[in-house]
Formats: sequence, C-alpha cells, structure tokens
Amino acid sequence: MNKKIAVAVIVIGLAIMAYFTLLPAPPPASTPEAAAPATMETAAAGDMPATPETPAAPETPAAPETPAVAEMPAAPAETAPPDAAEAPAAAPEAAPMDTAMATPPAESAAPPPPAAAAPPAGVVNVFNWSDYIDDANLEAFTRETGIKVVYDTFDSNDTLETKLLAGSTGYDIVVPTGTFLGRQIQAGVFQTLDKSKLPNIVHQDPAITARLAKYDPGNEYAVNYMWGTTGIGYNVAKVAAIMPDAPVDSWKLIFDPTILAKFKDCGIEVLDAPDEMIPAALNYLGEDPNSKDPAVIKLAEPVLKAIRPFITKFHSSQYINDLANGDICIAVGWSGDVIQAQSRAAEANNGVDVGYSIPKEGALIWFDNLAMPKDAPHPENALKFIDFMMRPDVAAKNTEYIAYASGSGDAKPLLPPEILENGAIYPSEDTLSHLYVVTPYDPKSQRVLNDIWTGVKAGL
Ligand code: N2P
Repeated sequence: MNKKIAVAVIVIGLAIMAYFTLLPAPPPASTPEAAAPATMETAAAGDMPATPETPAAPETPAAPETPAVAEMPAAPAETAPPDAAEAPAAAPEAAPMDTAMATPPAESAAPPPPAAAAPPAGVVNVFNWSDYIDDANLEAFTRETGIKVVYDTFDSNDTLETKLLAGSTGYDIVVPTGTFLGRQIQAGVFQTLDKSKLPNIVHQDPAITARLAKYDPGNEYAVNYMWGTTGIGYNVAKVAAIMPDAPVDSWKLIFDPTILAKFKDCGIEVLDAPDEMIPAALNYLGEDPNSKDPAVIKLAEPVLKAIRPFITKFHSSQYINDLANGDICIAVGWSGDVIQAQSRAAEANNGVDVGYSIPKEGALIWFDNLAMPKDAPHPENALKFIDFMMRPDVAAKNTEYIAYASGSGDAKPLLPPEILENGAIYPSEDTLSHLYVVTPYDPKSQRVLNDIWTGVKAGL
C-alpha cells in the first residue's frame, strides 16, 4: 500500500517535471533585446527589433570599410579606438560622422533618408594663425575622418578677440594666445573640452600644459598647439653692410633710435601687436614687461615714438616674404615665421640669408592654444580635430613645416635633429630662463595699451 503511493507520487512528479521542461521557453528572447539598443543606432537596425541576430552581424564587418579605418596610412594605433567605436553609427554609406551623431534619436523614427539626397557634409570650421599648419595634415584629417576642413586665417589676437566677443563666429576651433585666452575664458566665450574624447592628450608636454594652466586654470578649455618667442629677424648681409657691428643680439637694434635710423632706407617692419611691442619696450627699459600699472605702461610710449619715424610698416605676417625676398633689413617678429622666411629664401635660392635672434635682455615666450567657442556648430568634429592635431606624428609634421615648438612632448623624438637642436625653435634652458611671460590685461590697462599704440602708429 505505502509502496504504491510512493510509486504514484514519483510518477506524478516526473510527469510535472517533463511538462515544464518541454514547455516553449520565452526568456531567451529577452537577452538579445536587452543588448540590442546599444548597437542599434542606424535606421536599418532600428527597423528590425524582433530579430536579435541580424542587426549585430552586418554592422561588425561594415566597420573596416569606412574611410576612417581603411585609409589610415602611417597613423599609429592611437586614434583607432575612438574612430572604431564611432564608426558603426556612420558606417553603412560612409556618412559623415557628425551627422549620424548629431541626430541619433530621430533616425530610428524617421523613414530611411532617400538615397539620392546627399547627407550634409561633415565639416569643421577652423580659424588659425596664418602660416601655422602643414596643409598636408588638413588633407590627412579629411581622408581619415571624412570631415571637411573649412580653414580661415588671421594674424592678430585682436582680430580674433573682436570676433569672439561679438559671438556667433561660426568657428569650431580658434587659436588664441594665452594672454588673450585667459580673459576670453572669463568672458565665457569658450566651452570646456571633453577629455574623454581627446585620447591623444596624454602626449602633451606636461611642462607646457603646466604653463598653459596659468591662463586656463585646471586646463579645462584649451590645449597647447604651438609656442614660441618674439624676437628679431634680420637680413644678415644687408645689416652687416650697413653696420658691421650691429647689435643684432640686443633690443638696442630696435629701440635705440640712433641705431635703428641707419636701417630706415633698407626697410623695417614690426608686429602690429601692442600686447607684444609695449612689453618689449618696457623690458628694454629695465621695467617689468608684464606690468599692468598704467604709469609703468606709459613709459613705453616715448621709446616707441622715438623709433616710429624709421618703421616702414606695422604688420604681423607680411615680413615673412619681405625678409625672404631681401626687401627689408629688420623685422620684429615671431620665431617660426622668421625661420620660415629663412627656408623660403633657401628654397628660392636667392642668396638671402635671414637670421633670428632672441635678444640677450630677454624676450616674450607665448603659447597659442586650440579652443572651442561656446556656440561651435560642430563640437564633435572640433574634438576630433583637436585630438588629431595632438597626435605625435601629426604634431611633428606641423612643427617641421612651420618651425614652431609643439605642445606635444611626444612629437619631439619624431623631429629631425636640425629642428630639435635649433635654439630659435626649441630654446636652450639658458635662453628659456631669460624669457618673460605676459599675463592677460584687464580692461583698464588694455585701454592704455591701445591708446599708446594708436598714437604711435599714427605718428602722433
Ligand atoms: C604664425 C604666428 C603665430 C604666432 N604665423 C603668434 N602667436
């Protein structure tokens, strides 16, 4: 009797177990569904939510076919992770990346875009100094990312600042010098940079990043592009012919009117930059070049007025060609620009020998930086552009081409010795210790600076 009951219980138990085991199981369907949203950013994937395996399969092989990955030529692996991660979103038609990124939520709801209508091109609008990039790097950026670069230039921080303060510049990237960057940050014209989108930031020179932090506390808004000095460019033969013992290693050449007068007929150009020329005059006087005290700043005025009659032109970019062609004797200019003049003369094989000196009394060291306006129309592309420019091989190519020192420390081992060991590009420790910095001017001291400069230029 007990045995029969026990057998019956076992049989019923087995029957129940068999019933539940053979039942069609719904849970597996929920697993792919949970994973799907992460990969389903394209319209095609969004159309097919019920078939878990299909979306994943075509997306993976599609990625290597995008230009970003396939055409990467000499590029080291550094940029691969961000590009690869973002490629699937843009993949199927090699559509511009920012288009896909800018509109992901709308895409799954909207009908697929008509194949005939070309998607808006991915663009980045850049406003940089003239003679300040190797164009081959712009082409490489477009080749690797599909993003077109619209590139404009300026040769004065004042020009850039006027645009930035007016707003709606349309630019995604601008390149202010530290002196200006500092107050522009305070004026609220920039947005912070998302460092997670800038993997190449690890290659920046920590010493330069630390110096930039003086203008951009916490390094939130900018990364250094290039840095350099403001010194004297000169035509070696012509200067020697006019004055064999000309003090080319001293600011006396510029600020002593009895000396500068000798070169008047040969041609003298100085930067149209009050924030650089006035500190240089103060430094020559033995005053603090970085003074914000109106009484001190005004001491520069008679010095500049005394040399005014001998200056041919106030201009901040023309001296490159004028020096290279032998059309002028002397220019107060920027290190790399004077070296570019040297190279242009050598390429033209015109016999012009251009020299650059960092005067022994000291000179300005400045830092030019990549920053993104608050209203940049293509912020994702801007980050890609900044990251590309920080890639050591790209940064080294720029430095080799424009002869300015790079913000990328890891670019240095890639540079030829004639650049690295050129003290006009990478000054020695001893020279560095003689260089001064200028911090941002407040509105009051800036006005004093501008008034002096306007008067000097007008010859008043
Ligand atoms: C490039 C000049 C950039 C140096 N032509 C001025 N900050």
